[in-house]
Amino acid sequence: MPTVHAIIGFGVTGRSVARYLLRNGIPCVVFDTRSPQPVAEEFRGIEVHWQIEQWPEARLGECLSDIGRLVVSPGLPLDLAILSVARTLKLPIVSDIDLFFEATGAPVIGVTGTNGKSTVVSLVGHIFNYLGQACGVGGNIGLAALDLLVEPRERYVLELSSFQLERSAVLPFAAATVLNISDDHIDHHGSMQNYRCAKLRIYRGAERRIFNRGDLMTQPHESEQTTSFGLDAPGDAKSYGVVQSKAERWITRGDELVLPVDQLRLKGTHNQLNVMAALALVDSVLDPQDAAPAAAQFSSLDHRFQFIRTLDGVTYINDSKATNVGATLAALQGITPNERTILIAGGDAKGADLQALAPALTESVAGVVALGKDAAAVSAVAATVGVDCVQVQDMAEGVVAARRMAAHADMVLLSPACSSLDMYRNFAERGELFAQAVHRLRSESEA
Ligand code: UMA
Ligand code: ADP
Repeated sequence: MPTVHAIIGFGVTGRSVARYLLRNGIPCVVFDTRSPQPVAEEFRGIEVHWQIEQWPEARLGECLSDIGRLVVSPGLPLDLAILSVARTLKLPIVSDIDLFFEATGAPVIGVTGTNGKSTVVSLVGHIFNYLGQACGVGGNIGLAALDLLVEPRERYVLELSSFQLERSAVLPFAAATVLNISDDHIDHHGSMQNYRCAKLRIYRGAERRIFNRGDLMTQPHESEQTTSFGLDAPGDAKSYGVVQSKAERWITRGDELVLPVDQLRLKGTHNQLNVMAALALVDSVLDPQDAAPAAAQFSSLDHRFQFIRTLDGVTYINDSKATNVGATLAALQGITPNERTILIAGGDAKGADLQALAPALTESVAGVVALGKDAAAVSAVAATVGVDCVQVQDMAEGVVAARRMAAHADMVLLSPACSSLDMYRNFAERGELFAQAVHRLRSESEA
């Protein structure tokens, strides 16, 4: 008899788990805390229980009596009553990523970090596919890991969030990296230390461990099979770094010149780090000299420092994916010092201290437009460094206000340092509304 699985949470992950179990003829039952929602035809025949937070423990225990193990979604808190009951019953609780590794013997690269995950997994996938090695790209980036297996590939690269890592067992990655660690998701993890511990779990079963030597929080506890990347010269033959050679700055592996920085379509020093991480992740399979041309022609994903338009001398940039302070600092640090920027920021800061933005505001920001749940906190930071700030109700109003403030500026940058979920479905909706509002602006010459 196959083990009956309980799927906890019926979002993108839960549905991918249900599809996987259905494909393999494994019986399952779904539990979700939310109000009843329509269930797609493909899941007909699966029992779905809604609003389980309102159930007494006895009823939860009864429902779990014939269950063999639980697969828990990443967005759910781990102190949910159904999980406590399962622990009492000594039932194993696993993640969709655990099931993914059970289901495939193909090599898998794992990428985590506070920022740059989606860029790096997309870049790694692009490098492999460019060189004719079919690579599936999924995980936290959006296509749930188990859905990748519908069309099997030679290899996979997965983006992993701290939530996925904290609820997964030891994962046998062919190579794994923690790109960087800065303040994020503290509302869920409780402290930076817990957040870091969740991230470092990615290294435990990895064959190769790649860390950022400029951010020692990313350094693995394990000392074997480690390689680093950083913006300084590499200290050993396997590590990546940046060096000046004649008139050009080059990405190097050890002292081997690999790729001139100027050839990269991805801009900013944070993206040089992303490129080095990607090259290091693939280099047990691909020679960096072969991977470099593919890396050079990769350009930025939507909503990551994405150019929208230039109007009356002002460039509008959509960096809606900057959902934490570290990402906004990377955007501001990438701006040349004499460029004057109007920053649109705010949303849900997820418990982070926005004061860390202050030095970068002083350096390059001429005005701030604040919106969302933590607009007042954004305003307060601007006030501490004497930068003008206006608070607005929505993105359309924000873009008009930014344009007014930008009369003598070079750039309007949406880089919120906060999550979008207090006002929008996701960062993409926020970025699209920004772009639409920017396209509605009329040139002064047309007025
Ligand atoms: N929820 C309930 N009750 C339930 C189930 C879910 O209230 O029973 C709520 C959760 O609290 C959460 C939301 O629904 O607010 C989604 O939770 P989920 O676990 O069902 O999430 P999925 O839809 O499966 O999407 C998850 C990732 N989301 C989260 O971890 C919150 C997606 O990353 C990921 O693309 C997807 O799995 C496939 O792997 C999104 C994300 O925001 C992009 N990730 C966070 C981030 O990047 O910062 C971690
Ligand atoms: P993630 O998937 O980790 O959210 P993305 O590649 O989607 O990462 O980028 C999210 C935000 O972080 C964008 O604003 C982007 O410009 C910024 N960013 C990308 N790489 C880095 C990095 N290495 N360090 C800091 N910020 C980065």
